[in-house]
Amino acid sequence: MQEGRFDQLGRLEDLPQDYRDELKAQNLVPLWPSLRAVLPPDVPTRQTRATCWPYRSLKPLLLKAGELTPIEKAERRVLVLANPGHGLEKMQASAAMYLGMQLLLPGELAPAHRHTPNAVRMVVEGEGAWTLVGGEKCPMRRGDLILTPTGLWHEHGHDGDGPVVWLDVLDLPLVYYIEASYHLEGPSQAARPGEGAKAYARGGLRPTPVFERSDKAYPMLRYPWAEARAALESLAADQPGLEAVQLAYVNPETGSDAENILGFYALMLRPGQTLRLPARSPAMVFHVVEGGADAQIGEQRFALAEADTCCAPGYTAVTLTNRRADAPSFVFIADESPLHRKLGVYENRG
Ligand code: 1HN
Repeated sequence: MQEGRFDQLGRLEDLPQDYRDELKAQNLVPLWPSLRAVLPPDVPTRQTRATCWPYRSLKPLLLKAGELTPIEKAERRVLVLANPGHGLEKMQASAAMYLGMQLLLPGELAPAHRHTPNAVRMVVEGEGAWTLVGGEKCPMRRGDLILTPTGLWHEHGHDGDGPVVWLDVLDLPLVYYIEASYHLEGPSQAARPGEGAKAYARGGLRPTPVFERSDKAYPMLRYPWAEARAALESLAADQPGLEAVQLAYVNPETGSDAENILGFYALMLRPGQTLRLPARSPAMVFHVVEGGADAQIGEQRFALAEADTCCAPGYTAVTLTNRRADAPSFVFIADESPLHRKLGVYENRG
């Protein structure tokens, strides 16, 4: 009598060698020895490991890269925050997310290019740098989020007098995996007047289409930290009972995610607050903009100081605790939820 369920599937070694050789010669593979590996029970296998990159120990190495490698030899001077679970050489933080800390020194110019992966920059420290994206000159101040969506020309410059560091977040691992990653080089761009940060400066108000509506797919490229912080403070004050004081960075014309593949959020932890985030399918990245937070990710616990970055695999509950009892802390979050939602694999397991 046949059972309804098969506990032990056949192994490759169970098959005669001559049969295996014949399969191989015809580029054929039996599924059953690998079926459980690609389709594990209940929870996916994740290469992504909870990993923390403290800024205090990373910064001297980044500044050293500034001495060792001129910008002309790097194009982009970046130390990649690589997840050991994927293998460092893969340069990925999670299945779909790439993270890097980029250094630009006074007077340097990172030349114009465009590429298929989407990027954002989260400014970590320093004054005087700018990035020119699709003709819009975006000043880079600490905590600012600046988009570099797919296909837009971008270059970075620095008119100040100290090092500037920012966190790059790209969907490069995914775009590379689907064999769609490439770049083009181009001439330096001319800056035109106008910036989304001013045109869309107040929530709920957008430029009205009396003549024609903006046809720009990405009308807002720079999200100033001063605005995000003020919006969080205002939300927290307006809703004292609200547990997750969190805002999503969105396209102000459509209200949907700022970019297509990765999602970006600003979170305020109230003084002393502990916030339990449910286990959801997308991996997440946390970067402390102001203050400090303890992050419990599965069995791992990290004490995150200002400018520290960590990542959490998907399907894992995360608990964040504000390390400050007397002041709020502010965390920038990146995740893979737009991708998971579009693919129809998004899950919240509570
Ligand atoms: C890139 O274009 C930048 O423009 C930074 O600053 C990091 C990592 C991989 C691929 C392209 C940039 C990048 C990148």
